[in-house]
Amino acid sequence: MKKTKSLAGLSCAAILAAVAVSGPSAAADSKLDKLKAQGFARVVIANEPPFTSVSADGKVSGASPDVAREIFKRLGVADVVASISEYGAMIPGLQAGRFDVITAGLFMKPQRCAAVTYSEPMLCDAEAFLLKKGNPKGYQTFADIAKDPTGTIGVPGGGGEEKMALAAGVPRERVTLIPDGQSGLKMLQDGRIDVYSLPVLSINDLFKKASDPNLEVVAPVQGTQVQCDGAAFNKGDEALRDAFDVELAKMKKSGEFAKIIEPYGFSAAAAMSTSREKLCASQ
Ligand code: 6CS
Repeated sequence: MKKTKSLAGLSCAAILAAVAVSGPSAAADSKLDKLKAQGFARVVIANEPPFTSVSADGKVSGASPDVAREIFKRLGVADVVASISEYGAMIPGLQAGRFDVITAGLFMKPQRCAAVTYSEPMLCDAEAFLLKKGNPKGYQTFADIAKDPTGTIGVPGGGGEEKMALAAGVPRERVTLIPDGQSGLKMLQDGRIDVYSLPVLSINDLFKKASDPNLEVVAPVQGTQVQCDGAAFNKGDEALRDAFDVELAKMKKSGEFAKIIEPYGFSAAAAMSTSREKLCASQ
């Protein structure tokens, strides 16, 4: 059996040299080795189709996990295992070591870019409102809801739409945090909120499945930008992120990236037309 070397008795210089060998890059590479040995990467998702989805039999799909699964396979990590979380808990969970990577459509914003290590862009989308047919209150922007003293909006907790509603001046008491699409739909149908806001493809997916003639989609929400996500790794896992990015770039170049995301309604060209650097710098 290989005898492990003890550091006992070594001079300070020798100990420093030994430790230096397992410096940041070696530690970060060992993260990929750990995932290979583990046989899977622990991803976190929100179960918000078409970004992410978990079927009744537990199968994980959606554009983001499907891209991540393919890339990890190319890196020698056999599969991904998903946990479901609301957006606001994803970064703290990643930092606490509960997940290896966020693959949930967590759009890049300066504050998030400071807290995690994003890959290059993957999924881009604009914002939408789901509301009563005929848009009786004439909502086109988050500010319209703020200006209406009776206006109420449902948004995902810790998600971008929550921030946009509050930033537009909707008082906290008129912003309802919604745990998932079905709950948002029900609250809208029951008249407990006037608007449910998610990215366009998520709202369109919900609207199509609901097939409720009393509902209507407003998309894009005026005054909002197209945003893009990336896979979000922990600070310190830059080597793993870089390895992920090498495979992502190859798949973008070969057309395999488009083959995975475009059937879900996403545009590969949109992701390839921007960069992490640009997205992390923009508001
Ligand atoms: O990144 C976000 O905050 C938003 N991303 C998605 C895919 N859905 C809602 C969420 O607010």
